This record gives sequence, structure tokens and C-alpha cells, in this order.
Amino acid sequence: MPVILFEQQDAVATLTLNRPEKLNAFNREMALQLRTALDECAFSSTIRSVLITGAGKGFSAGQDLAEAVAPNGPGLKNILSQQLNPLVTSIRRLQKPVIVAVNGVAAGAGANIALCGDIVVAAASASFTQAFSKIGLIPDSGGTHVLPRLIGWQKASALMMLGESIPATEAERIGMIYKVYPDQLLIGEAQKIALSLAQMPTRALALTKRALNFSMTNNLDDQLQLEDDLQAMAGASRDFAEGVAAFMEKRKPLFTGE
Ligand code: T3D
Repeated sequence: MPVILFEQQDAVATLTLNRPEKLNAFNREMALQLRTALDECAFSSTIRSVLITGAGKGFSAGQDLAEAVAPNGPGLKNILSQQLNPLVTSIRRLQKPVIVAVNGVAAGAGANIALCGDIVVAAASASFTQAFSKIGLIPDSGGTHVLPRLIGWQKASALMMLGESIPATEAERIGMIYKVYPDQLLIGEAQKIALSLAQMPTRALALTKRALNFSMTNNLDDQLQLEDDLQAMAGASRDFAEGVAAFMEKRKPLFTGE
């Protein structure tokens, strides 16, 4: 079985982490296959949104620790530079919305890769844990960048140092994720979000994502300038013309992402 399942329905690609017997821990093969799948989504003209989820009872238990310490394995440094970091970059640079449906435990890099999604939803039974401190590592996969911006410095610092697991409902309450759904509804609700995004002006959504990426580091003046530039691009899109025409004609718009 492939360790990443790739399925396309309408304009939505679903990528499923598929090592359920190891709670979808990332080994080299899974990281590389996920990256290839994300590249495929980037280049496809028929895919307009991407949904990432996990097979079985977990979302991902982070880096495969057996591989991390294997004498002939890739080694810690290569694991980050060749396997995990490129995934973070691929998700954040993908010019299409990425929805992450966290179906169970998300630990270590599994949690931080999930939090890179544009919209992160979770099953009520899911949990998030910055497991790194429990094994003498520091949080990686962009966690030290993203988590304090999502939930504030103090909570991020405590979660990272204590390595406590928090339930999805608490993750939603503190703004770490967007929404929690009952377990049996999660995938259906995530698919609805993905489909509805795929039918929206996806060019504008991609530009929104770009603006949000820069908002992590820009000052206000730079961000205002960036909004100016990106709005000019959105304003020149066919979808903008269609959106305004549909509004004037009191009809439903038909967006193509151009
Ligand atoms: O460069 C570098 O390598 C550094 C990069 C680091 C990135 C990281 O992600 S570091 C953090 C790595 N992750 C962890 O430390 C979490 C380890 N896992 C756990 O603590 C627990 O599995 C969970 C709390 C996530 C879930 O517990 P539970 O009781 O539901 O499941 P389990 O029984 O522990 O796990 C089920 C199986 O998955 C089990 O396999 P077995 O014994 O039945 O054959 C377990 O060994 C395996 N598994 C779980 N997590 C990992 C794993 N195997 C390899 N690597 C894992 N991370």
C-alpha cells in the first residue's frame, strides 16, 4: 500500500497519511511521498483545494522515532532539512487552500505540520501534543514560528515545555484550530469545506494565503504595500469580473480560479 493515498473528487484532492499501524508517524518514504503529492496538487489545473487527513485512529505521531535513531537512517539533520521542513514549505507555498482534518492524535511534527494548514479542523476525540520535550528535542516543523502566533507566547511556551496533550475542544477554544466536529462527522464536514473553497475565487484565496504568509514577518507599512500589490492582481482576475457581474445581475457567480 502507498503510504500516501491520493484521491481526487471534483476539484478537491484528498491526501491521506497511510501508516495507521504506526499512527502515521512520518518516515522518509511518507514525507517524500507527501511532498510529491503536494507538488502534483500544485501543478494540476483541475485541483483547486487540498484536504489532508490520516488513516486509522491517529492523524500523525510525528517523526518516526525508529528511523530517527536508526544507525543507517537519514540522521536528525537530514530528517529536518530533507523530509519535514520541505513539507512545511510546500503546504505554506501551495497556491491553493489546504484543509487539514485531524482525525486523532497529532504529536510532535505531526501536530506542527497539521497547524500549517490554512483551515485546521479536528475530530472531538483528537488531541494535540508538542511531544518533543518528552524525548529531549526542541519543537520543529515550524512549530516555534506558528504556534505562538496562533495561541500567544505564554500558552505556546507552556505547551512546548510541558509537552502536555490538549484535547481538540481546548485547541479550538484557544484558537489553535478552526473547529471541532463529532468524530463521525469530521471527514464529511472537512470535505464540504474543501469543496466550497474549490468553488470560490481560488486565485484570490491563493493571494490571501500569500498575504497571510508575509503577515508573519512584515511590519504594517510593508503589509499595506503588499495588500496594495496583491489586490491589484486580484482585481485583474476573471473571477473578480465574474463576482461583480454576478452581484449586479443578481445571480450565482461561476468562479474558475482565473
Ligand atoms: O530530525 C529529527 O528526527 C527530529 C524530528 C523530530 C520531529 C518529531 O516529531 S519528534 C516527536 C516524535 N513523536 C513522539 O515523540 C510521539 C511518540 N508517540 C507517542 O507518544 C504515542 O504513540 C502517542 C501519545 C502519540 C499515542 O499513544 P497511543 O498509546 O495511542 O499509541 P501507541 O501504542 O504509543 O502507538 C501505536 C503504535 O505506533 C506503536 O507501535 P507498536 O508498538 O504497536 O508496533 C508505537 O510504537 C507506534 N508509534 C507511535 N508514535 C511513533 C511510533 N513509531 C515510531 N515513531 C513514532 N513517533
